[in-house]
Amino acid sequence: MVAKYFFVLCLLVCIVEAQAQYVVFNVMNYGAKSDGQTDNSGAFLKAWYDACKWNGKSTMFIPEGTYMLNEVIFSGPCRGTTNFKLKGLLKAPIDPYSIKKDWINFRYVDNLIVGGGGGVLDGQGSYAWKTNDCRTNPNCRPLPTTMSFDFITNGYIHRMRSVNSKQGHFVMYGCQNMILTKLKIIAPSDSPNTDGIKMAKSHGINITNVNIGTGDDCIAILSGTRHLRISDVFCGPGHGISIGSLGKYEGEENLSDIHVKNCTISGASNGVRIKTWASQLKNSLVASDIVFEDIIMNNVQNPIIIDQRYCPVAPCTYKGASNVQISNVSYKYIRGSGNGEVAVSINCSEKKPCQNIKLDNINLWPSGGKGTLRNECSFVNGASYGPQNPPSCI
Ligand SMILES: *[C@@H]1O[C@H](CO)[C@@H](O)[C@H](O)[C@H]1NC(C)=O
Ligand SMILES: *[C@@H]1O[C@H](CO)[C@@H](O)[C@H](O)[C@H]1NC(C)=O
Ligand SMILES: *[C@@H]1O[C@H](CO)[C@@H](O)[C@H](O)[C@H]1NC(C)=O
Ligand SMILES: *[C@@H]1O[C@H](CO)[C@@H](O)[C@H](O)[C@H]1NC(C)=O
Ligand SMILES: CC(=O)N[C@H]1CO[C@H](CO)[C@@H](O)[C@@H]1O
Repeated sequence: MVAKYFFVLCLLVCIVEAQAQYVVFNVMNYGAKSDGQTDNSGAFLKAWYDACKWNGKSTMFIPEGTYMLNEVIFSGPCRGTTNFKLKGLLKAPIDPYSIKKDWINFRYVDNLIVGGGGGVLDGQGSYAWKTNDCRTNPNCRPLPTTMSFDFITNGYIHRMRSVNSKQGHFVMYGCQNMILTKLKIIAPSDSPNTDGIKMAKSHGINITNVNIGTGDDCIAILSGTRHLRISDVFCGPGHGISIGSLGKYEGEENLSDIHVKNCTISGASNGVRIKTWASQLKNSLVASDIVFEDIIMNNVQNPIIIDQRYCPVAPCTYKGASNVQISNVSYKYIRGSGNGEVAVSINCSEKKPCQNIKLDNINLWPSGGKGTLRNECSFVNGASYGPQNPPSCI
């Protein structure tokens, strides 16, 4: 009687368990070759097609091995939850111009899981950086992103490594409700434009437990980002965690509700930065409700910076004050060392002075330990709270 009861229970549990399982579409069954030479884009796209149309939970699985992969677009909508499980190493073609836009693109998918197996994306960028560096080559072109997400909703991007992207590593556009976690992002500090994670027009993105060392912004937060949470990110080398640049193009959207917490920035050119162009756009843009909290700076050139005359490449012909309004920005419990002369540089627009900027418990000292740093502010309204080293300029 008892045995029978347990048998029935097991039967129920087992059925429920089986339904929770993901049906696996292994790329090897679609003719993939892990010899590091053969282009696997055809095999991967066929596996994606079957995984995507599966009415339930499905996994497109890439086992261990090295796979050469040309440009691929994994497009939805899919019927269930689709898991792109990467254990292997994917290699991009060396020639950047063989890729039209991005190397690996996911678009229009709801309930997407990517990564999970500790696999690696190798963008093989070094040839592209040398031949297409805009600092030296006037004919430079935009280069492919390693992995991009367009219009993804409910995404979980995790346990994966991206090395040597040609341009950005991970880029999101028009996405909603995404978690990015347990990622490692690596490129040399002098590799041009290799942003770690970049987003625009995306809402509800959470980035946590990510380690980024790259040649451009660790995280770049562009036009139209809202409800962003960043925590436990280690950044450096790189250009820091940046909001912007903003105010260069018509049609940009406001940014709001951005919280960056519990991060360490090490050996980077900037810590936490907001940058806007000094050009007069017709539409006025607002960046507001921004919190930087519990950030450790370690030998950072510009630990806290707002620059409303952003212009990275000369000649910078000044075209009038920035039309971007920056409001309600708090810097709380920011401590550590800087290797420039200035700890806090808040240089706002004379036309739209920054409003309600708060400096709360700031302690920044020179990397060598000797002397002091200074702060500079222009066109800033706000207040400071708690101890301030160097003395607050607000
Ligand atoms: C992101 O984090 C916030 C705050 O911790 C949480 O409320 C929200 O549900 C998270 N979003 C996702 C997509 O998990
Ligand atoms: C940005 O916000 C301001 C103030 O809320 C609003 O007037 C403006 O239209 C918004 N701009 C855009 C591009 O949405
Ligand atoms: C800034 O915060 C104040 C007080 O919370 C609020 O009234 C105001 O609307 C906020 N400004 C923007 C641009 O969000
Ligand atoms: C700050 O702004 C002033 C103009 O208001 C400009 O002359 C100065 O060079 C700026 N400083 C920095 C560090 O950008
Ligand atoms: C990246 C970073 O600074 N993470 C820190 C978050 O807070 C915990 C607890 O204080 C630290 O151990 C982490 O190093």
